[in-house]
Parts: sequence; structure tokens; C-alpha cells
Amino acid sequence: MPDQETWFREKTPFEGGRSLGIRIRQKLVEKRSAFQKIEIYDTASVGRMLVLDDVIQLTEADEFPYHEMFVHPAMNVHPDPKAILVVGGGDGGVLREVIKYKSAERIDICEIDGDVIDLSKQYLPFTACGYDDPRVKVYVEDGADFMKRMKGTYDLILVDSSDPIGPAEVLFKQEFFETLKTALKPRGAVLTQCESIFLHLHIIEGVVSSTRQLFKHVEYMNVLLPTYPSGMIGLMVCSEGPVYSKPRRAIPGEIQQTLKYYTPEVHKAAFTLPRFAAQRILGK
Ligand code: SPD
Repeated sequence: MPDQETWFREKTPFEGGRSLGIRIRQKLVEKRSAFQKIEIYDTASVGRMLVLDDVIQLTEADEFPYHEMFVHPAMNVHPDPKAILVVGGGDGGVLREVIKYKSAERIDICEIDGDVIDLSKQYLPFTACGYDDPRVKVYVEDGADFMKRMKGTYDLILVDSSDPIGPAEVLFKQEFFETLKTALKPRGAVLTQCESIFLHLHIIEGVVSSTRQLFKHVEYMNVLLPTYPSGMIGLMVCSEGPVYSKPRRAIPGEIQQTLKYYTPEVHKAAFTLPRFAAQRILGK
């Protein structure tokens, strides 16, 4: 009965003249927070879906590649990751992966929009399931202001942002990366959401040119995820070394068992870019 079906269609200035449609069963939430429009849907094909300012942030069916790859490559390579900061990521997906590591002693999350946290706890329990871990401290404030107070504190900073429009625009700017660096310990690394090699090379190049001035190593991993524009998304990794493109340790068996996307082979492969992207991002 096509005339009775309701479709969600993503609206973003970065969609490159195309947009994904998801058939929805029911809109569960529509709220204007102080920062953005928050919607949560029950869909016919991808379970629950979180949408901020008309852009899909996650679906129940395919959030796992993004959240796993935000955490496990970095936890695998950093020599001793004990203090972790998540910036953004109020849906809790990145946090869920971080708390799997007993070695993480301090886990802070700084999300500007408290409504995203509250609604995720209520409607997205499959991601927002780590907030009760006693190591987790939640700060509801601007990420840059928070990091200015936290000099030299973190081994890993994981910036799980939305696209560079609205509240996340500042998270793609040179000044923000400078602030990030001050909050890192000397051997620390930053990971940041960095869009699609097929649609957003201009945005990726902007981030590369800002971060190359600040970090010795700037690496890019590509993650497959069907409900993001072009079916993929990238994560930029910035550090003084070691390089993050090669796994260094065996991942604990009890953690690997919980994962659906990450393996050491996938870790290596994610950093191998198609030629057109390698030329523009890595200059080779
Ligand atoms: N184009 C949308 C990119 C969204 C990236 N952040 C998603 C948040 C999931 N934790």
C-alpha cells in the first residue's frame, strides 16, 4: 500500500544531490532542544533511528561499525589508554564500547545537549547502556570550554560529532583542534568523525590541513555503514605516534566476542584508502 507508507528522507546540505529514504512505522519523539531538533523513529527496516536536525545519526541496525571503530583501533594501539574523553556522542554508542575495557580508569563524556542523553537513555537503550558505569562522569557543556580546563589530562579523545553545521560546526575548525591538543597527554591521540570520501573530500581536506600543523601523524580510516550518505563514514586519527593503522596487541577475547565489525584484519584494512582518496587525504 505505497500511498499509506511514510518515508523519512534525510535533508542535509552535504548530501551531494541525493538522499536516503527510510520507511518509518512511527515517530516516537520530536523535540526542539536548546541546540537542535531531535527526532527518534521506529522504522520498518533498521529498528530505532536517531535524527538530529534532519540528519540520521544512528540506526539500531547499523550503528555498530561506527561505534566499534571509534574505540577498538585506538584502544588497541595506544600504549596505555587509561583516561578517555568522549566529546559529543550523547547517544552513548561510543561510551558503550569504551566501558568494555577494564584498563580504562577515567571515562568522561562531554555532550552539549543534555536532551540527547536523556532521550537516548529512554528510547535507545541499545546504545545508551553505559552511563551507569561508576567510572563514567557526564558533563553537559560545550566541549571546547570543557577541554580548556582539562589540560594534559587524556590518553584518548574521541570526538563523536554530527556534521559541520549547527552545534557541531566548531568541531571541524582549526581552533578546536588546538584546544583538543592541549587536553591530551603527550602520547595521546584524537579521533574525530570525518565524513565520506565520496561526498566530502573538501571537508576532509580542511581537517587534514588543520591537524597536520598540530600533529605528527594524521591518518584516516574508512568505515562501512549503509545508512550514512554514500554508505560509509571516515574517522581521522591524529597523534604524535605510534601510528594507528596497524594493530599492536591482541584484543582481549571477552571483548572481541562482543564485536560484530572490528577484527585486527578490519582494523588494518580500514586505513587502506582507494587511490583517489589517498591522493587527496594522504598526498600519495
Ligand atoms: N552524517 C551523519 C554523521 C553522524 C556522525 N555522528 C553520529 C553519532 C552517533 N553516535
